[in-house]
Amino acid sequence: MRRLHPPAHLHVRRLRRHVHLLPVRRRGPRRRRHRAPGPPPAGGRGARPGAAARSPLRLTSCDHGSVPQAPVAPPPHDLLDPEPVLDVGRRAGLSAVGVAPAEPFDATRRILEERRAAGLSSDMQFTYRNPARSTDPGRTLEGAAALVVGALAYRRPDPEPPAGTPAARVARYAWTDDYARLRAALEVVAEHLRAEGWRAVVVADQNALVDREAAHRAGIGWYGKSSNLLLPGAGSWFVLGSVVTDAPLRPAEAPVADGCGSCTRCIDACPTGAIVAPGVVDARRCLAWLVQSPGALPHDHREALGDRIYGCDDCQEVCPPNHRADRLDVRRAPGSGDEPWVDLLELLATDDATLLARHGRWYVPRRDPRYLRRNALVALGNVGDPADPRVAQAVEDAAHHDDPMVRAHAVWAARRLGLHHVVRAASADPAPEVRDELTVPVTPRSA
Ligand code: B12
Ligand code: SF4
Ligand code: SF4
Repeated sequence: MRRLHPPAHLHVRRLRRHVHLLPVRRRGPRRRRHRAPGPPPAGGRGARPGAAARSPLRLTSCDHGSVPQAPVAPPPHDLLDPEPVLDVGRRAGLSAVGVAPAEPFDATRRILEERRAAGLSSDMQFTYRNPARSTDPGRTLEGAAALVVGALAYRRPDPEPPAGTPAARVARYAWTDDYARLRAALEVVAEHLRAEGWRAVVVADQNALVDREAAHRAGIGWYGKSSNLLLPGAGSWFVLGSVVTDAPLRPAEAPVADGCGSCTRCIDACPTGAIVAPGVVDARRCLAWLVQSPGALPHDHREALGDRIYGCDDCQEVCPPNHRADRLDVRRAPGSGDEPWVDLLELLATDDATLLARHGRWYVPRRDPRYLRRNALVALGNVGDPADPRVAQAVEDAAHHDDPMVRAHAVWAARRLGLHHVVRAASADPAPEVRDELTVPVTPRSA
């Protein structure tokens, strides 16, 4: 990607016309002002180099259903060799990196709209808020020509839970801020492109783009039946993000082939039956969404929540390619800031400001710590020792909280743990939602 001196550059361009081997370079870098992400100006997007030659998104069938296939790349004459950019990404720490064309993800847009209409997205916003935007890279960067998509490994060895206190587990992707590491690596790629005269915007885990589809188109992985994207030989423990650029980089030539075969372990192991078809997650049942959703936790899924406080890894834990990858030890070293377990008694005794300071990088609805207390009380009901006086005291204290939603979840925990004095007191609670807890079926832990 280094700029050539004009005579050599013209010479290479002449040669390429015949052999179609090397990328055509611009005569000098384009110095354009970097534009912030946002809607395109009136008048539509700029032309995308190479776009006309690309075939539209195809849907091909396999025995599990239709999976969107990466578009077939056009002949390389107008496109730049992506290898130097990919190399920058790898050196910046990305575990895998590839290039996708920047055409709108039309099939994904339809899927988002259909799943939203069917209620599968629950009240999630994210990419569902504006599917036309989240499936069109051109809405992030006018004239987008390519996506440099990166995957970053976050699997680390499992530490033991803390001894002597009830603890709740955190899903691996949230042990530390791996998205910050991912964005930093993608930013190095973006800077490289900008230094070459192109525009580049980093998007990772934002509402602007459906990250898995970008990675699928970039030839980084296949869609598992869990709907997670799996990297060949390395599994699914990866976060994903992209650099949207107007550099016309040559995209991946083929998607990664399905590696699930006849396996259905993730579907069978999901504690709430949330994977309703291969590749289709019903967020109304997915624990990973329920712990992030506002309002009360649905009664039907409180016991299934088990000892989780944030996220759910079950569909990845059972996945054979992840086990194979572990044997190859693609894990990264444990980090000093990792937080795989949360001490439930400590959380329930912590003030709001400290809770937000500690867990604020998690997606907590409206950044309101009441939802962390809600999750903690359900987990405590599922794993706390009713004979431990510290557990009984924590539940009783929560049953006197100012917030009726916290009190309601404390009553549920008390019923589950058989803390009858807390349950009896709830019948005099002024809030109907707390009294209503007394009428819902709960399986006592001792049963
Ligand atoms: C909304 C969201 C969620 C929601 C909904 C998840 C979902 N499956 O849609 C909730 C809160 C439940 C969630 C949970 C998790 N998430 Co999430 N989430 C997102 C977010 C913000 C948008 C995803 C989205 O647009 N989904 C829309 C639907 C339509 O996409 P989809 O389910 O992938 O659908 C595709 C497949 O069905 C496929 N397809 C179509 N036909 C067929 C047919 C077959 C047979 C198959 C197999 C596939 C297939 O095409 C569809 C469209 O591309 C992205 C970040 C982003 N900006 O993209 C992260 C993201 C998807 N999440 C991520 C992670 C890590 C998780 C969790 C593992 C976290 C955890 N441990 O708790 C779980 C995994 C749960 C699961 N089984 O999916 C990573 C995924 C990394 C990876 N390797 O796949 C992402 C990409 C974040 C990131 N930038 O790294 N998430
Ligand atoms: S994250 Fe958990 S609840 Fe959601 S689909 Fe996977 S196993 Fe099921
Ligand atoms: S558990 Fe099996 S079906 Fe599910 S994603 Fe992994 S390999 Fe595919």
